[in-house]
Amino acid sequence: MADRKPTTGNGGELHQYAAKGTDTLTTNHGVPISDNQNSLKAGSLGPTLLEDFVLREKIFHFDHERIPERIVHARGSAAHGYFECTDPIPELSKASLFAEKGKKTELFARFSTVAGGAGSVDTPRDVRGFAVKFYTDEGNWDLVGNDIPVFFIQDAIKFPDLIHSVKMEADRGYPQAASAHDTFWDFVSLMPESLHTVMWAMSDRGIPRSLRMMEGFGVHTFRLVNAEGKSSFVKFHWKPKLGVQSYVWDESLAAQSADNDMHRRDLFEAIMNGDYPEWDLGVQVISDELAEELPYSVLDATKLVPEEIAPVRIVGRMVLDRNPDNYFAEVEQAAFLPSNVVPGIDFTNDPLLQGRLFSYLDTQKSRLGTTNFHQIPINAPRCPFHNMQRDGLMQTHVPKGRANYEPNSLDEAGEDAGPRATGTEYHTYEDNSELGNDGSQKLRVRDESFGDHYSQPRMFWNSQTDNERAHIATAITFELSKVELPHIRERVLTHLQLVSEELAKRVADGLGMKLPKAAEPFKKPVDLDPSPALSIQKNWNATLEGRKVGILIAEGSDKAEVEAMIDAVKAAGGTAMVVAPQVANIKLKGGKMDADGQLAGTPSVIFDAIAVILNEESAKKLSMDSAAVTYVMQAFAHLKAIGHTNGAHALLDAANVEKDGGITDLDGFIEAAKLRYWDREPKVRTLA
Ligand code: HDE
Repeated sequence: MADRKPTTGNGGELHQYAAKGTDTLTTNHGVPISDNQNSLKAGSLGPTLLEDFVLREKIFHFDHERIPERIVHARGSAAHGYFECTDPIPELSKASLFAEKGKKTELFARFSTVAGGAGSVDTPRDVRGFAVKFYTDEGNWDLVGNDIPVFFIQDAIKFPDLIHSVKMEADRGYPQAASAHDTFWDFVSLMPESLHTVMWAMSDRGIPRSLRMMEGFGVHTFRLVNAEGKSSFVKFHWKPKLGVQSYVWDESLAAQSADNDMHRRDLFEAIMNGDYPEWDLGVQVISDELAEELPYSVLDATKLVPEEIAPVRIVGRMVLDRNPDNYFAEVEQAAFLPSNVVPGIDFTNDPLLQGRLFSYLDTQKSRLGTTNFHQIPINAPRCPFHNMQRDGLMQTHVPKGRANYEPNSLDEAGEDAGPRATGTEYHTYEDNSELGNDGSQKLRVRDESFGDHYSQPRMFWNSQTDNERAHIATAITFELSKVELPHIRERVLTHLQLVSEELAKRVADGLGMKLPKAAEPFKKPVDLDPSPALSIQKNWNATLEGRKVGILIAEGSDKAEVEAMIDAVKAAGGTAMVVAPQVANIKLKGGKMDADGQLAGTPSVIFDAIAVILNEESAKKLSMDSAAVTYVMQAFAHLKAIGHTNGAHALLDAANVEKDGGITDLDGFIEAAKLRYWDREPKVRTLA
């Protein structure tokens, strides 16, 4: 817009007074404080005086430091960065961030688990939130997505039920951050539309290795609208530069005990080390003709459109290059709103999306306490914003003049008349299609085109490798083993059969149950072509970039070998961490060295591959140490490469390591470390 001047737009004027390092300590009202250690008392042993305004203010503020956590997605980690347009799409959208090659737009991205509270762990089996706020020069666009491209329910009216069922159970207050319990499986088994997302959540997608190694999806079908007013259906995709990688289940459990903050730390440290996480943003354009032809509705968020049918066109990249300065001010107070769109981006009638357009605005009032949450710096647009809205709790803007209504004619008297619509503003797309609002009747119904709940879960199953299928069957078996009411387990089996007889049988066998009669589908499922893009293993990124290698050493290890390994890992783009029984002054052949982590506190689960650089004597000694044996044993069980010196055999034997492609001498290690060894799996765990 012509009159838009760049500004921080964030009420930043107040911040010039914020504390800087060595400034004098003051009260919130600026009064210098003489003593921050002792309260004011009536005599040195007397009671504390009510008069102590320093104490009172400090305790008063502390008492109110918490705000309600998010009702869902409470646990999150975030970073600042930018979006760079690499392939402009003016023919699809007039959105300014997509207008020019090389154009950069500031952004803030927050990743989250869904079910757990703010203080829960990072690595439970769960969907992950993937929310990005683009501060465009025409207002904020929030793409509030997930790491799974489909959702559990089709209509927003079911969301409170879904979330109540997955959160800790109402009477007992547990389990925290887990779907393996009665109420979740009860709900989903009564809602077959949830099956597709359940399959994804039970697959390795539910246990990502790192926030940097997840795909992201806008989930709903959106519209892009070009300058001529032509609309195209699109789905948004984020593709991580490091490739998609997940844990195996017992690894993710072990990660939880090794480090509650596994993912948060990984993201923060990567950015701190200049290893900036990056994703490509792609749009999957679904032509009106394709939308017509598909055997399901593009407005149904429980369905995806395979990339093999509608390819993903990469239009730009997101780079996260700055950690938050303050977790509360930025991450906790960030308010993402799917209703934040900019000219060129519009909604569809997806009934899930439509409900979200209300919920996110509404929830901010309860979380942030004020309708003025948009003035909090992390939420404020970076372009000017002005209107006739006034006042309210925590108003920090000081609008001048009396033009707080519109229309007005104050300008005729030489006064500031305030802002006006100029014709370049956001125009809602006029949807006259059949998928649009025909406006003829008010109906509380579900469209018939939403009625096939099994074909896509079946396609998902058919698109996985044998190994990935085993993980899904094992995950469902595990979750149902935690379900105490047998009729719920049985009902799940009635639905699984419609996805795959084989899957249902494997789960039933794993539980020791008989297979019941299959459910009666509303629509008979059909066999869709498999979509290889849905498999993680088929698209494995063989790289050490962004991955971590643990190098186990002890007294007598060869220093030159250790240093050469550190260099080789770094050269391949990975991070090396030396682990030893002691952290300081380890006497190696060739000199002393310090370790980065002590063995007992640095289990191999935090690494993607391990190198064991030991001489015979220390390997023998460590083969009697359970931390060392577990270190190697877990790496083997988690299907990781293990590079080792000749001398390390005693420890490898104690850990029952059997030779395979991933067990190598130090020379072959860097190549081996880029892979996981799926063939090893039947040797190390029972799979359903
Ligand atoms: Fe959300 N969701 N959601 N959701 N959601 C929230 O908004 C809601 C849905 C998603 O990092 C809440 O500010 C409804 C789908 C993310 O701050 C709340 C429905 C998708 C985040 C809310 C859905 C999401 C949220 C809680 C069904 C993927 C975290 C706090 C109609 C496309 C954003 C908040 C952040 C957060 C409501 C379904 C993703 C209550 C009613 C589908 C990533 O407003």
